[in-house]
Amino acid sequence: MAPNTKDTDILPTGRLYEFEPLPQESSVGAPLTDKIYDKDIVWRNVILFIILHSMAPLGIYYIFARTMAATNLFFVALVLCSGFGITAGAHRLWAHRSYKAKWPLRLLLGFFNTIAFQNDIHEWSRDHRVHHKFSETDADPHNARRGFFFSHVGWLCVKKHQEVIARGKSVDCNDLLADPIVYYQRMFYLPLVLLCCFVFPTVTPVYFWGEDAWVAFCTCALARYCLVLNGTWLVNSAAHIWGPHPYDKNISAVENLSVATLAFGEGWHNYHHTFPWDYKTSELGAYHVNFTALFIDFMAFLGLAYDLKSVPDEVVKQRVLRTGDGSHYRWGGPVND
Ligand code: ST9
Ligand code: ZN
Ligand code: ZN
Repeated sequence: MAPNTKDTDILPTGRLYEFEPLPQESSVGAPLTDKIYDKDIVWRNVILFIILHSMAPLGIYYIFARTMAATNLFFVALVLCSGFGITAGAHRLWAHRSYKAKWPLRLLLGFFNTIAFQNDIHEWSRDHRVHHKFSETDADPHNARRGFFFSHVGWLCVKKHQEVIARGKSVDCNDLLADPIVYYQRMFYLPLVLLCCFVFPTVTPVYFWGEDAWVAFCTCALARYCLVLNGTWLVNSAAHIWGPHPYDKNISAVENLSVATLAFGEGWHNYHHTFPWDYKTSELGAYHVNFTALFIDFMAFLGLAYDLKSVPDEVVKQRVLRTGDGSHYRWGGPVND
């Protein structure tokens, strides 16, 4: 199904969708400080991440040395499904409302999202909306100006900056809990996440094809979880550091092919921060290193996804010519004029 966005759908504010904050909105109002505050380290998280990252390589080793072929296929399926639970689910559907989904697809994405264990959909989407609204300020939960490590994983190991919580309150998230899938996932998150992220990936290979339980746990639960986590985190770190700014040179988000590859199309981050309502999170879409756009297009073909929002070519072109860094593949940008 073709995206059905028309020029006239775009609000005067530049948004397509009322919940969609404009990037850099934080520059309006009182200036934010970017001071480094005393880190309030949450040791529980530090220790759990160290254990996870120490055991994940064992799971990868088992894939080459010990697992059954069916386990390897299941591992790949889990990476894909949990990845889509983040990209097509938490990110493009719930956080940005860049398309609509019928309840069977929302239920499936809710299940996939719980396998991914990246906080419940409400919390993930709230942090993400706050990231877009207050990018690169103290109120950005993973402020990239605080360096690679902080934006990658460090922000999950310290108490949030007071500005995140204070300014985050201005971001409307009421729509999220109105969806029963988001509501009940949040209500029963801990048992659901233990079941979906750890028990289901371990028990399935043992029960259905007789895999060793320890091997299944290390590969399909731990290694798979760790890989998808790091793929996601690279969008916050690498895709805010290394790459060109063809759409807006005033923001840190970049276009990064490696991250787009590892994160199913989420590395086209300069475009995404410039036009956050586009379901493709990129200008070029499904066949340009964008597994997630392919997935959403397929769901639209099945009739499960609809109202896919996109950005007309002319709007992209005008923006490239106004704020790009000159690296756009078709239109260059202001520096070429
Ligand atoms: C994880 C998330 O990994 C990763 C997200 C990445 C996002 C990437 C986006 C890029 C695009 C998509 C890419 C997809 C790629 C996929 C690739 C696939 C291959 N606004 O948090 P608390 C208030 S999770 C407004 O406890 P602390 C609120 O009242 C990994 N208010 O703060 C809240 O209470 P409640 C696993 C806010 O105590 C209260 O403050 N999970 C906001 O400072 C307390 O909140 C973990 O590791 C806000 N934004 O603790 C757990 N935030 O919630 C990590 C807070 O009841 N988290 N409030 O309303 C924690 O342990 C804690 O949150 C903490 C901070 C220690 C980090
Ligand atoms: Zn970003
Ligand atoms: Zn986003």
